[in-house]
Amino acid sequence: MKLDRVELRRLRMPLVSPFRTSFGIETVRDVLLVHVVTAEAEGWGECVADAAPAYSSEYVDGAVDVLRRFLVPALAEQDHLNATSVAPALARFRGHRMAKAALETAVLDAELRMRGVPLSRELGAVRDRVPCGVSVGIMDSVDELLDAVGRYLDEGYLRIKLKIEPGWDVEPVVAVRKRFGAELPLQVDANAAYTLADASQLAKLDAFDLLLIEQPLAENDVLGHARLAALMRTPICLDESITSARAAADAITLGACRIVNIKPGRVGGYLEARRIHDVCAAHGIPVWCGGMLETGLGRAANLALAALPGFTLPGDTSASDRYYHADITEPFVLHDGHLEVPAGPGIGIEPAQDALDAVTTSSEWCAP
Ligand code: OSB
Ligand code: MG
Repeated sequence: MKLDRVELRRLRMPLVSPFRTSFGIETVRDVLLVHVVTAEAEGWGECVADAAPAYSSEYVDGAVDVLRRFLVPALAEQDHLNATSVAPALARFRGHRMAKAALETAVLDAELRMRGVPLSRELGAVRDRVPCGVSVGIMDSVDELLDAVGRYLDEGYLRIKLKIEPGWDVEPVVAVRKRFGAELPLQVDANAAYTLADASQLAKLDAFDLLLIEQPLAENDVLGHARLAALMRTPICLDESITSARAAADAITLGACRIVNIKPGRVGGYLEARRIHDVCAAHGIPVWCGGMLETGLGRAANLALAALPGFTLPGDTSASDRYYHADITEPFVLHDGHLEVPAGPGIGIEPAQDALDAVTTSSEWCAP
């Protein structure tokens, strides 16, 4: 394939309710879609960068800039473009994994559509539907949290993840266990809000039989996570720290995590995400698929990944209506706590033109 044109499309997608984490409150997602056009096929990729560099150092305007000025021009030089040639062609540019992931995913989608192969099959999926959990933000009160968790359980979600931060950790966990019982699959996510000095507070969570605690310490504090692991029983799962298969191998070897959250956007794309899956499987480390409040486009691709054999825990791949009143694709609907893995070629789903146009704030074509 050869790139003909690349569209960078920005969307404004209001969330159904504000999503509060230890790093901020999100009410609207500023979505960047990368849309590649080749002579043979078109493809789409969703960039998971937020408007602000708070979850990670990447942010949407930065992603647009690096795509426009460096990444798209570097691919445009390639006469035999395919998904596996994207990362090597972009390797001379440091970092910017979220921007790279969006571009690689769009190329992969186009290539697989051309070949008539679904992403799930290409990646090695072994399931046609995946069990789903839901990530529940920090709330103003415990009562409000219990209402939200109760609604999600009524909808069928199979696992609950509570966002925590200093001052909102043991209390919400106690309340959720008390109301919904000891059997509820429950985990927490701190988004790097603690330090090793908080170890005794975090160890109080050991009494509640959590599946895991996600990213308690800073992104670059892998050694700190290994030390914390020696001070608490609850398994540590890393999210922000796992930026590559090498980072995963290092963290596992150091004893910094017993579980890994894989987010393709955070690690540079689905091909690196699969390598992380493989590294974890080789070490007997369970993985699950995280999310970044994706639209149906990003969700479709995440479901393909979540269908791989090592994904043995429910992911944050929730239904469309957990995020948006109007998604840009056919909505993903929960059935018995599961979402179906798209079966069509590529990511298996396309944006609905009217729905897409209704939320588009800008579109720019980079002609290589
Ligand atoms: O840390 O997993 C996270 C959302 C945005 C940024 C970071 C995270 C999250 C979530 C929600 O927890 C996952 C989702 O439902 O998409
Ligand atoms: Mg997380």
